[in-house]
Amino acid sequence: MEEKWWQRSVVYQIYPRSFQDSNGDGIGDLPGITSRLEYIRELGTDTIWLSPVYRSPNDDNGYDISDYQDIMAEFGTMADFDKMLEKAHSLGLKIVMDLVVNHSSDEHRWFVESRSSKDNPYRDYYIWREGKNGGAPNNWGSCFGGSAWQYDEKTGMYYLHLFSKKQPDLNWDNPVVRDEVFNMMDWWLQKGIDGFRMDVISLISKPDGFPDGEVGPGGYASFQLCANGPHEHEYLREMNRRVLSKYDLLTVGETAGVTLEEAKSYANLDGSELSMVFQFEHMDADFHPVLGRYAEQHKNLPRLKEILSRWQNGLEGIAWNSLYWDNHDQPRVVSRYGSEKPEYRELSAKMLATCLHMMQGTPYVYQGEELGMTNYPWTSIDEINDIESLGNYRAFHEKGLMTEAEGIEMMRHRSRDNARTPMQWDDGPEAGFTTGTPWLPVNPNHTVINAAEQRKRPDSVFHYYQKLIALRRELDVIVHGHYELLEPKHPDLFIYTRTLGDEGLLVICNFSECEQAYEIPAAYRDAEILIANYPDPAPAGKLRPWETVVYRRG
Ligand code: ISL
Ligand code: CA
Repeated sequence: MEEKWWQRSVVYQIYPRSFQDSNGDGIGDLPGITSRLEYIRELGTDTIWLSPVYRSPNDDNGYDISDYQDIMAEFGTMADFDKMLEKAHSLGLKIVMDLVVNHSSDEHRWFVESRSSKDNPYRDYYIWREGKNGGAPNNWGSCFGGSAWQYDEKTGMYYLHLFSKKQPDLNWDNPVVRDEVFNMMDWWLQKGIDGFRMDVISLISKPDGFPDGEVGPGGYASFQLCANGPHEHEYLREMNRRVLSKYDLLTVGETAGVTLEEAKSYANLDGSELSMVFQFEHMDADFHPVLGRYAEQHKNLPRLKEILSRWQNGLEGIAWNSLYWDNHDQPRVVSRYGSEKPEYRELSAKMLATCLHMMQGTPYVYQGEELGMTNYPWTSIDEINDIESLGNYRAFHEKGLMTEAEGIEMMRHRSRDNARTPMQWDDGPEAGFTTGTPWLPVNPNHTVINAAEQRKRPDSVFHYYQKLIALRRELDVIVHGHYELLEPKHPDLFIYTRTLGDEGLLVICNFSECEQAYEIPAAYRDAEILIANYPDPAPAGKLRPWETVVYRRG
């Protein structure tokens, strides 16, 4: 099969609000991004995924869109967007836009019309139901805590919102909605963008009959019961046929609740749906048994390895993986699976990067990950902006499942705001992000962790990422090699091989600060070191704290 450009790409994700402010209002913006494109080029990533920049009242920081064909006032104008796109292309950078069409904002004119009367032409753009027994139509819960249904006085009915009540779900079963969405996508593609990252696209087709689901700790059934619904693939194939197939794009579905079997359809290499999906299983590997995501994490390396390896082997030759540790919804991976200790922070950041970047799939680097940025030391619930962690905290707190102190501890580990503190450009005031007051505080560790310092220092995390990214472009074995996990049960070592013909890689990662005994398999004893995070080779039979080494033979 012919290689697609995105099979060799590495994507850089920008969360615009937190990347670079250009006018001192404390909020990142498009001119700010334009001024930093050379940095992304220097890192070596070739594609940018831009989190939403559309007009939005910002109930969920741009994931609630009130006009799909306009730019958020705080981020600039359409002219600023065009300038950014043009400069990106001139630097050889592709731009993938976020597409948020499971829901819109309640301030979108479609919804304003829809809620105005039962016979309005836009009524069926959204999902309206009568209440049951004096309450909501069923027991579905919102991802952000509480019921997924909102009663609307005007017409005395409920509308569905799997996220906040300001994010009503669009009715994909209505063909007119699909026309609207496809036309809008085509409008952006005509502008010259290079693809879409599709927000919770696995949720667009709701289960037939809207049945009650099993109730979780928050008192409602999980929104995930809407994943991979009856018409999911039908709608995506229609989108592909009518829009995507006319262009040469990178498309990635954010597919909460996707299984390996489902992914074989979503991301099939036959090109009938999307290029790839973001699966969530490995993000759930450290979840609390009862409270799930919103509780302290529990490292379980054998489980993490089992999941990632199953996806590596399961999709090989059939569909395409995306590879990620971090994004705007996840705590920082150094704080999650690495070490914040000064002596280990960079070693662990490099080890985690190696573990991911030597796998098969398209790697995603989330802004600041290439510097080894860490979680923020939150000290009060009031500092938190994130609607999801706040909503879930309140739901658990009200049920007596979480004290305030536990809540703060949970935020330090889990809040999405850990990923959203401003990008750390330099050691100056507000880390060079803004000349004003940033919308979320800058991590105090920016005096130590910042881009300016790391760009100057050859052994920095930044330069290590640069090297990993360059290797993918050079070596076919990284793109196409067969993956095999070794030592599946080892609690601290993640070891695998990649093989393509006579070429082979042995990837060794120590996920702990303890020394580990390890004998290199015979086939790799004389192999060269491709990349490693210690300057000198490991002593025979041993691995040092957080050590990673990639051996290459053939
Ligand atoms: O990552 C998550 C669960 O593990 C959730 O934080 C996340 O809300 C969910 O995966 C859906 O994410 C996407 O849609 C949301 C938006 O808030 C997120 O930022 C976005 O990535 C609603 O649009
Ligand atoms: Ca600004």
